[in-house]
Amino acid sequence: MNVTVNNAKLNSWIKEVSALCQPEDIYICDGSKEEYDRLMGIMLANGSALPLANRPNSFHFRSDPSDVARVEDRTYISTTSQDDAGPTNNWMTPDELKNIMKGFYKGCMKGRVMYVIPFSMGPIGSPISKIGIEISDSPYVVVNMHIMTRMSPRVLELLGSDGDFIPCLHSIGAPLQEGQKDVKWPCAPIEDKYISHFPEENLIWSYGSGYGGNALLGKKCLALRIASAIARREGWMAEHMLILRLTNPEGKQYHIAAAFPSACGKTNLAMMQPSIPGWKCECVGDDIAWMKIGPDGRLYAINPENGFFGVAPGTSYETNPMAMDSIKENSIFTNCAITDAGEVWWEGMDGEPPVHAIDWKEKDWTLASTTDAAHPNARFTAPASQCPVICDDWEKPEGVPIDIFIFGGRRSTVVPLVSEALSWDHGVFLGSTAASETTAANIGSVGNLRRDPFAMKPFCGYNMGDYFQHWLDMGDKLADKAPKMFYVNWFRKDSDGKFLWPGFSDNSRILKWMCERVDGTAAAVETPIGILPQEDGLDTDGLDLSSDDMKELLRVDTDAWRQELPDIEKHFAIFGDRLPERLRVQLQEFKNRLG
Ligand code: GTP
Ligand code: SPV
Ligand code: MN
Repeated sequence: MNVTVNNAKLNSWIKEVSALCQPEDIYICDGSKEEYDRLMGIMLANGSALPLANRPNSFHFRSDPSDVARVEDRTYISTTSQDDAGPTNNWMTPDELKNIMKGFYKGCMKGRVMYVIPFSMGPIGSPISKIGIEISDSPYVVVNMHIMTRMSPRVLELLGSDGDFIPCLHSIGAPLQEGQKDVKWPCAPIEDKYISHFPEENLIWSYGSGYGGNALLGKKCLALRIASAIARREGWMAEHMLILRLTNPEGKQYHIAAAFPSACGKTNLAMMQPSIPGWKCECVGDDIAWMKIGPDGRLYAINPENGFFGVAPGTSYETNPMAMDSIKENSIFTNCAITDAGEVWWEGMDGEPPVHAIDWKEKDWTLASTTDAAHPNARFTAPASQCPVICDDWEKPEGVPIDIFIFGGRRSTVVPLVSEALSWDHGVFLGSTAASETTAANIGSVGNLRRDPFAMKPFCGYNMGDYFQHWLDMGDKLADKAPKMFYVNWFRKDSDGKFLWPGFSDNSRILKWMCERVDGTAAAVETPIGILPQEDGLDTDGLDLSSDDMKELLRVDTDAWRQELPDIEKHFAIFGDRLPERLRVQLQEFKNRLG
């Protein structure tokens, strides 16, 4: 071990884990640039990292083809009673799950270094922040955690001898026997992967995967699954939401938090550059929001992360210039294609596609290829501080006051471009019934419609019926200071399968309408599904969109909505008596309005 650890709980945990996992060595990380460079040097030497030609200090990795995204089927919320995990989570008792996993953990770090990663979610030392310690046998995880979290010896100092932290145990599940040659991306087969959470003791155990949210345990595991359970107990919120600041031409600021499912547009909206003159958008966070009621009774949000782990395909100067500028240097890329010029490429990047590249599976790719050059869930890891429109207040410990909540998803049909909730309870009804077509962010089928309440189905660390009640309770506490709630869908398609709405920077037009609704200046019409803009109610100046398309985007198809009812009822039924009565009332009122 390279340094001595003073914290008693950490010391005994390190001893316990090393006895179980039997690593070759133990290394306490300090988050320094020297450490980052040294680990990257090791990975360059063994061929798992590839330097990029035109991006200083940036590297590309290719994962094993079986380890390319989160594994929801292998993700567990382990509580004593199954009712506390609820019907949307995989469950086992802690004893049962720990027994299975201990079997896998035994000797799993043989031939590898066990890295101890002290990190803070939220600014180090801030009262809202949480300290985690990840133990991992993956140097790729260490360098990603350098970017995604605040990793520093100050975290250990802050812990002192008796401070508490959230233990996050991670192994890729690929021990090396004497003389065995390592592969570029070691991991365990899918059926041996476990992403486990023990919310009753704030504990995370992950085994078998090295990718994203399965392995960078500060993100989905700590900041969402464990934090959501803590937040409910303590009366705050941990949500799968971007946070942005919008400033109107008169200089008035609005803060917006938006929950869209994975790969449904959070990073893009978070740093969107408005196409309407005079409006300004700044990014506070692109994936997770922790929100508490402030002294003035309003809801304040912080971004607990330190970087972006963003979807690469579709990212371009055309769609998301601020992301493109964020990844010019000091960034990690995973599962992209590499051009003959030694640069990353992915589907949807600006300019002409390369004539030849090496694809994410390390095979030759040409324009004639019928497969994707980059994996659809290829990702970049970049420091948030490199975003040109990162908000000055993004690290403010007290957070920013939220005016607007947006829910949404990817729906090629039925759901209009935007609607406003009729009330807080109606907003919770919209969030709790949100549905979206599945994406490549999870291993499983893509394009299937599923209910993903508040974009939290994969991330809620307790019974989702109780989670709905928590939203209702928060609304009661916030009362007249509660944010206004909206529902959006950027993804409605025409009969040819083309997106009707241009999206990206033009989404500012929708945000503008929301701000005007907050100020009480925008006209609107009430429909059975909520409040919609009038046909000419959106700012469409300079927008090349036919009035037929606009009509279709705002069309409320009551027949189609009636056809949704059985599925909403089925969805609510799974919660049994944990479904809040007030949502039953909302469903009944919705039916009545549809007639
Ligand atoms: P996670 O990181 O998985 O939580 O995803 P995310 O919600 O941050 O999604 P992201 O912004 O990365 O977008 C995912 C994909 O949707 C990308 O390929 C984007 O180009 C595309 N996308 C984002 N916003 C829009 C939009 O307004 N319109 C259209 N058509 N596509 C969009
Ligand atoms: C998501 O899937 O919502 C992500 C990517 O943000 S991951 O960190 O892998 O969960
Ligand atoms: Mn996400």
